[in-house]
Amino acid sequence: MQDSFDTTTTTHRGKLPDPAPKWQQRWEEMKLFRAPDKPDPDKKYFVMPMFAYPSGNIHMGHFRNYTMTDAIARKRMMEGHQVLHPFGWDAFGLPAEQAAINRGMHPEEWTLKNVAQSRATLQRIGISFDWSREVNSCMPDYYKWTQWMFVQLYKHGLAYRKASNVNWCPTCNTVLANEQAAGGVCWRCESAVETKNLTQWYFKITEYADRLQDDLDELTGWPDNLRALQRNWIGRSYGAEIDFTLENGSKFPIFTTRPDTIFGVTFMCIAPDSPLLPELPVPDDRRAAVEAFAKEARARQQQEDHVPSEDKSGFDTGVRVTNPLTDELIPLWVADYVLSGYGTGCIMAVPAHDQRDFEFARKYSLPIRPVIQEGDEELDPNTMTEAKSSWGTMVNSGQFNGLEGQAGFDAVIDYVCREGIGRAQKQYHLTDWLISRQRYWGAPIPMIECEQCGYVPVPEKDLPVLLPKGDIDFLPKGRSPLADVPEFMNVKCPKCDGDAQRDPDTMDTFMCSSWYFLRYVDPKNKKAPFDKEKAAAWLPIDYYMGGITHATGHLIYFRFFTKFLKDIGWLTVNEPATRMFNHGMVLDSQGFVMSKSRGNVISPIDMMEQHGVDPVRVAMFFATPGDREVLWSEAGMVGAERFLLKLDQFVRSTKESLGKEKLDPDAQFSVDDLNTTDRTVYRKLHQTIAKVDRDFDNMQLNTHIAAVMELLNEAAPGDQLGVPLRGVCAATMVKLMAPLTPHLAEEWWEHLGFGPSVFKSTWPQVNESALPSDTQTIAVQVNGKLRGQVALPADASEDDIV
Ligand code: ANZ
Ligand code: ZN
Repeated sequence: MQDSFDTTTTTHRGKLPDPAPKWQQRWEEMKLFRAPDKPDPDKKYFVMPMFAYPSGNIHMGHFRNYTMTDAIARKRMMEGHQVLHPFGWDAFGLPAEQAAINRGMHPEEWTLKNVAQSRATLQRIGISFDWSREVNSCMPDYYKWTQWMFVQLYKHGLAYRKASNVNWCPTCNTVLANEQAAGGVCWRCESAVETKNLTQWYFKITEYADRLQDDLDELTGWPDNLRALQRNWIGRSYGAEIDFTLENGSKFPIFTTRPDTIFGVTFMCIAPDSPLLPELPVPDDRRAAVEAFAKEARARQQQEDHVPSEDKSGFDTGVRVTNPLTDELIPLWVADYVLSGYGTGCIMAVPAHDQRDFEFARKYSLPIRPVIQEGDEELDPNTMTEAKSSWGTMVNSGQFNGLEGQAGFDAVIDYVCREGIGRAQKQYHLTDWLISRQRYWGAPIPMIECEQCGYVPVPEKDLPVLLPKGDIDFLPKGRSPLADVPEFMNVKCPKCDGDAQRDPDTMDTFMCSSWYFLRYVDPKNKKAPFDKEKAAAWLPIDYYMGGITHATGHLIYFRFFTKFLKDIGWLTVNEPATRMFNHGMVLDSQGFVMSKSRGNVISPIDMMEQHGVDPVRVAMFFATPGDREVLWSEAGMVGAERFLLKLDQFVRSTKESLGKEKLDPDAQFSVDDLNTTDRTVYRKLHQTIAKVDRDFDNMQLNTHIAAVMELLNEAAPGDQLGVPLRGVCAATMVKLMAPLTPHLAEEWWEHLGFGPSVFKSTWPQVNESALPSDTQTIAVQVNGKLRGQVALPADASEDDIV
């Protein structure tokens, strides 16, 4: 297959037209991209890219992502769907506030300026967004409903306040969610994250953890690697919580996934930052040393390059704990490999069968006692070089000896349950979602704190709680700037009418993006976040496109919101999107991700001014498949223009040769009636349609383009072909290119004598009898519905076909 642009032909002269302005105006006039409110259920197609953070103008990265959903939307239109392809702005967040601090501009002014500029650029690119549905998360008509969502979660017991150690960025002066502090660094400024004890609002996303994990199995239209990331992030483990006892009689619960190893416990550990630590009955002569060790360990845990599993260290607290199954007294250590936020923050250490415990035991010469055996091979604690963590038969385990694997696991749990000293327990790595942010530029948390009534939600009729716009000092002080605005803070309690105070914090911006797709179905609704029937008609999203970087953040949150809204009767779907596609990033020619902060952003505007919109689109599509990275270089423009010019000439000369003859763009021929030359080209034409359908479905627009190029090479210059076939070839190539080069395609379509728009025509159909006999066509069904056809080699194996 030809895989590069044809650069050998030199016969093309002239210049491509840039018909973009003309067609953009026509599309506007015919309202081509307006989606109906209630689509026909069999025809609806909801495709959307993730909405954008308006931190500057559109760059080549955006250009690529939105031209991809644009291509999908346009192809679906031609296939007869009613398409919803909306766009909006994720407009709250730190950069706007930072810009305000740096330039003395209000964050809203800065944001709206960027929005206007970016919108104009997107319109210039000809993206088929239905702009009548644009949403902007920083505007009161939107954040009113973000606040409403908070109140619903609160009313259903899913929003609560908790004091806990939170991630704190000392540079941004704000709390961060776990997913914003991955690797111990702030996602925005990359400062080392510290720990602070604060009382904040949380959403109980963990109550949905099972469903979030189990329902991943349903999401067969999502990439496997993305689903695996979510599965790990939710991280459900089955095990038991078992109560050990301190010498003073108080309980000391631990979480273990291997209760069957409980006879092999030789020491216990507690996390250095566990709130339990200061309350332990540490002997007086050790207290100072224990505290010193814990403090140092905490500092180490916060270090940027600290990897918890390596160089474990610990300190013997002098406290002894009783194993409830063996009645042994076991030493308790503080150890830095134990995390306070997981399980109970305390563990039973079984060095023979857990590698972390093993390394720790070797380092501090603690005993190792094997209690699980595989086959006849007895483990020798003196010569073992690593822990044996596989399942096996319980040995040295009293009454449980001889039980194998799961049976041993179950028997120990049954025993502790019966004795009232433990319980079966599921544990998740997912933690509840911390919502409060001590920043100005966000949706105010719609809660009022009254001395008499406690926390009271703002009544729906009083929403939105507006962000005050007066003289605000945005400089981060470690508490919300709103706390210093008395007109904002002082309110009457909605319950008792007494003096009360607002919550001064704003919400995590991921809250805004958790429901924006729902606003698109009904963006102007003043009475509700959206109309239930409109949502029922449009959802689920049929195709969602965005970066894999959102795998464990946004893409979990919006699933959580969907499930919650379904539970309270607002939605009919259990999952927001049936198909998810992770696009690759656009890198500069040196291989760096294009980003404003790096200053290597290439503007599509200059490129479009110079070459016209569609050649830039083709150059980008042609660079790599959609899920791969693109090293953007202008060099691709030459080939793109050459190809389009050649197609332009083919279309124009075909029109000339047609003369007054009427062309049926969808005419099908019988191969037997065609002469040899025509037959070869006709077969090629239908192979190309089949290939384009397949490539398109995988967002492999590079090979889609290559296939059309090949066809063009066979068909051009065209004089050798029968006139009707030549006409059909030209019309079909125009259609096949229409999703990718919409403006040129319209121009060509019109030139061939058709109207009013190629997007109101029909997508080319494969004529199976024209396919070479070594090809078979297979119908594709998804959930029992016919979704299309693919042409495959006749000898393709079943695996290949699947
Ligand atoms: C004893 C044991 C024996 C364990 C054995 C494992 C193997 P996942 O799968 O990630 O859920 N653990 C429990 N809480 C911990 C904490 N706060 N910080 C660090 N480690 C913790 O891991 C659960 C296992 O990790 C638990 O099971 C516990 O070690 C440890 F042969 O208990 B196990
Ligand atoms: Zn009150």
